[in-house]
Amino acid sequence: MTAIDDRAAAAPHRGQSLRRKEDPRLITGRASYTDDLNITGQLHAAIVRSPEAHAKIVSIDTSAALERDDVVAVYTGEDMADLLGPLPMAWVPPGVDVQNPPHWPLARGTVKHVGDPVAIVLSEDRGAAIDGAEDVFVEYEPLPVCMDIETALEDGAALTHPEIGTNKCHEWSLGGGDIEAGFAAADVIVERRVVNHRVSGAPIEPRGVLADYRAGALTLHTSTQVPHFVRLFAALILGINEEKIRVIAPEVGGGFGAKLQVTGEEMLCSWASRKSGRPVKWIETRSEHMAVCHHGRDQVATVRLGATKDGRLTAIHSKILADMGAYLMLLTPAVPSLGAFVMSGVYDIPAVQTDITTVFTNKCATDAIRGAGRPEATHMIEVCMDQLADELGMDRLELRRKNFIPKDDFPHETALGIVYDSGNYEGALDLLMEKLDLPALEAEKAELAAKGIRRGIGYSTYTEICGLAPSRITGPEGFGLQTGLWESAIVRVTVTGNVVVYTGTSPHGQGHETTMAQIVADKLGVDPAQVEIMHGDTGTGAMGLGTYGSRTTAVGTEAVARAADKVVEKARSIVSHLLEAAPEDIEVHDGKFSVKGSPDKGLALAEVSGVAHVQPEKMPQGMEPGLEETSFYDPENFVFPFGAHACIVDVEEDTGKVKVVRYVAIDDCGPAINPMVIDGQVHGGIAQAIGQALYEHVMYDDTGQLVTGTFVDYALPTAAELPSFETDRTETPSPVNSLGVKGIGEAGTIAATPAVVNAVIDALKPLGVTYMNMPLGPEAVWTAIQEAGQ
Ligand code: MCN
Repeated sequence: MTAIDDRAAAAPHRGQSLRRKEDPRLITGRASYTDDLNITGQLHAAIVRSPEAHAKIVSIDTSAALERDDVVAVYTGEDMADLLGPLPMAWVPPGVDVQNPPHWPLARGTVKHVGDPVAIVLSEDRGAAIDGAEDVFVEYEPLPVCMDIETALEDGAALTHPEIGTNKCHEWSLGGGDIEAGFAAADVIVERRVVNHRVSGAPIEPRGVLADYRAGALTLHTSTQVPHFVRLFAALILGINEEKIRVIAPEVGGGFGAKLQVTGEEMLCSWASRKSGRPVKWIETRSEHMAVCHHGRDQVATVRLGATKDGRLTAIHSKILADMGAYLMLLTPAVPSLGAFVMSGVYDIPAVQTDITTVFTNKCATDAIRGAGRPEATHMIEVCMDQLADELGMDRLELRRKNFIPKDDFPHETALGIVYDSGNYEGALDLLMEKLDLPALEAEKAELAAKGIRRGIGYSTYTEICGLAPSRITGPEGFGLQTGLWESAIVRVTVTGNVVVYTGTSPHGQGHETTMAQIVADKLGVDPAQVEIMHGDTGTGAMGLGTYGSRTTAVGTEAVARAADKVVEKARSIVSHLLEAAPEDIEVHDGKFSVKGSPDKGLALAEVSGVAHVQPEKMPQGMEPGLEETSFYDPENFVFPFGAHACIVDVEEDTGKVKVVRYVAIDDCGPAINPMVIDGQVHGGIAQAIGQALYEHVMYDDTGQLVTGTFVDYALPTAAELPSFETDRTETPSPVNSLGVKGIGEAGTIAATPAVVNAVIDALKPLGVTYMNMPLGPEAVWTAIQEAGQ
């Protein structure tokens, strides 16, 4: 047998493209989302929101709303004086001063952005609640607005929070190596202003909350990625014992980071349920989502990249201005910092420096949207690599290959002191080039140009930092998150031999019910159909920190695997006792715990569990009955997936319209658990990144009005705009966890924007266009072509 055959025999389900267990209920409409849930006696909530970007609240007249027969109650910020604190921001980096003006579920005294909530109206009927909200009359005294981060710190700029006397939120730097010496050693330095504009997570299901406070206990159904965080902060803000709060994430129709949040609406509905004595339900409209659910990105960076004339990188320096919006939410100021950890990308650069300044504006808060900081960092270095290659007169791929951290240099400590776990960047790029068939693509260029169509090819070679955990690095004394990041899992074998797994992670589209079941089934010798994965419910036992930062596989699934290993150990002890064989001679083979060399002699898991539950007297002396184990897992390091992507675009010279004609992605997230799930994750990520590169842009006008409040104005790409993605993988195991796995959930969004932008610039170079910032809509591209031609 080869090594791979061995693995297949020991783990028959791992590495297989099993169809997702969750899909039948999803595609037949049998799944229950928050809006599908109703509790007898519930009230519906509508939220009165500010039409002003910055204003003093002079008065709130609720009388007309309260006079309506169908309105049960109206509450304003003043009614909520009993809250124990404002909404949370969970990042306090040691030694860094972060301005964090209080952020209340209902505004107190002033509103700071369009959509800021001012009052909540409760009614028996959703439509009546919305009508009632229109009968709440708020008098505003408009105040000057701050809308532009690049002028926000100038003298005389309007202040978002006048009481703190500045628009600056915080400054934070991360550096390693001698940055001045690095640039002094460079023969060529490129400097570019790299804009990563504001985007929305735009999940299909907007947010929703159903809160039920009764008899001193709160049950909160919410469309969230982080039920345990919501429970913790609900306890702290509402003053309810944590054990009296159960947070349940029902089916969640996508999150993309937008639901990695502890929201004002969750606290508001919970509070309103306690106050009114009735369950309270709030379902966000699409327009509300666009205006008030946190946005992502919104950074302007000045990036300098230096190299010797033979193409050796000597230094990279990024100065980032990041828009926080009006308030800090759970991770708002931490997001840009995450990118700083991988600012040198896949390259061996001796000096690396990132300086971040964050700024308040009168816009909706920003926070983590798929990739959170890492798409921005990857974009910075990858567009600058192409610019540098041009300056050096060197092939773009040759420049990349020359500076890759070599595959025999892992684990690799970067200039920042970050240890990349494993990598084979040449391998990924080699496979990409094999798939790409460059000569054929190049051959079509001249023919297309004759028709006024410019073909471009863009590359992005990337790594990212994910598997968000090691508490020792991310926690209070390290990076400054106010909790360590780890995961726990419980694996329980039922009396009848089925398996129930409880995980603290909270999937919202990633397919964990399938992939976790594949891992557990292989370990316990059962079919994945016999393994149920329970998640998204703080009441079920396994505590965890949620699903984001492509952390579930490397942290949560590893915790599940470890709990399953403990179950296997106990089962082996029981079987060895029953069969009078040494425990080390018991193996899981063909669905049985059998004695090595005697595959017929053994017990299926159901038989072992039967003994453990029904006849515990047959177990080894002193062993506890039952077959259930728990594991808490806090990894030693992050994991660093990587890959090489290529985008091929055709640009119409006359219109500036960009068409993505091919997209080829090679990603490496360690040994695949389920290749089809991985492909799905990569497809979604690339679609999101192409959306950002070409179409999507959350825009405000100078007065602070949102001008992209619907899907008519905010252009999400559809299947019609996207090609069929071509994906493949290399598999380089991580030494960090026993499964060897890394994350893949954000890889597409992290890698793809620079591939698209580099492709467009490559296409337009013959016309004299040398550099452009996203989004590359037809008007921007057409204008660049005209300006270059003058
Ligand atoms: N996987 C695998 N083999 C590997 C590595 C991963 O089969 N070697 C599988 C995992 O088992 C899991 C999936 O790939 O089913 C993604 O795993 P991972 O990369 O660990 O990411 P998470 O599960 O933690 O998901 C988070 C990530 C993030 S941060 C965002 S944002 C995101 C995303 O996943 N939002 C999504 N993917 C999404 N997909 C959908 N459909 N909807 C979202 O909102």
